[in-house]
Amino acid sequence: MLLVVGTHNKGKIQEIRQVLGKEAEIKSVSEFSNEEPIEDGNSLKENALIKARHAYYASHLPSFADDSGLFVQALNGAPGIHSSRYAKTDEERIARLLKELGNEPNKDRTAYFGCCIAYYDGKNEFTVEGRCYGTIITQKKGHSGFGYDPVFVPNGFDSTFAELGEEEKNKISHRALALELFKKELLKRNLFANQ
Ligand code: ITT
Repeated sequence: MLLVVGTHNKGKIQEIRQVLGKEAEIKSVSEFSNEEPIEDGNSLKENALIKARHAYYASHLPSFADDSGLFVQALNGAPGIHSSRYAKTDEERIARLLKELGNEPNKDRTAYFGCCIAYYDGKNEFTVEGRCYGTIITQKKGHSGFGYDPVFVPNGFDSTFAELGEEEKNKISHRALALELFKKELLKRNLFANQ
């Protein structure tokens, strides 16, 4: 099956290919259009649908998109749906997050990553969501992954996502969970057989 993914984020595409690569050939929407959709939804779900529909209208092929973000308890859920707009680069985003959280021992540093995947093929449309709970540490650790991975320690582990590496992250992450649900939904709706 050929699926178009509506993202320009290389880190996401790599993880998606690792989890879905056996079942589907994944093409990036970049191969069809350089236009960026306006992500003006109020939730991960709304933004994922905007990106999935945009990918479908650019490619006219079955498409999906991932909208994700980091929701931090002490920051009332920020950066949340604005995670990529929090600052210009991964480095600056992490610096801002650590500054906002400060070093006070009593601050609640618990957080979760949320990932919503939306599918659209011109006829069928659905969404699924995965979450991964953990804690934000005070200093970056590790070099793999992308985004906020160097400061996020998932529950039940002593290492950050960036230290765990792609294979381990892909067993437990918000994206891996959402992708497993996505696969199940494609099977249930008989969409793998659609092409
Ligand atoms: P697209 O819209 O093109 O998919 P994006 O990076 O702008 O790319 P989002 O709007 O979904 O994607 O923003 C998600 C941001 O949340 C992302 O840029 C990271 O900063 C952060 N994020 C999401 N998943 C993450 C993960 O697995 N590890 C670390 N940070 C993550």
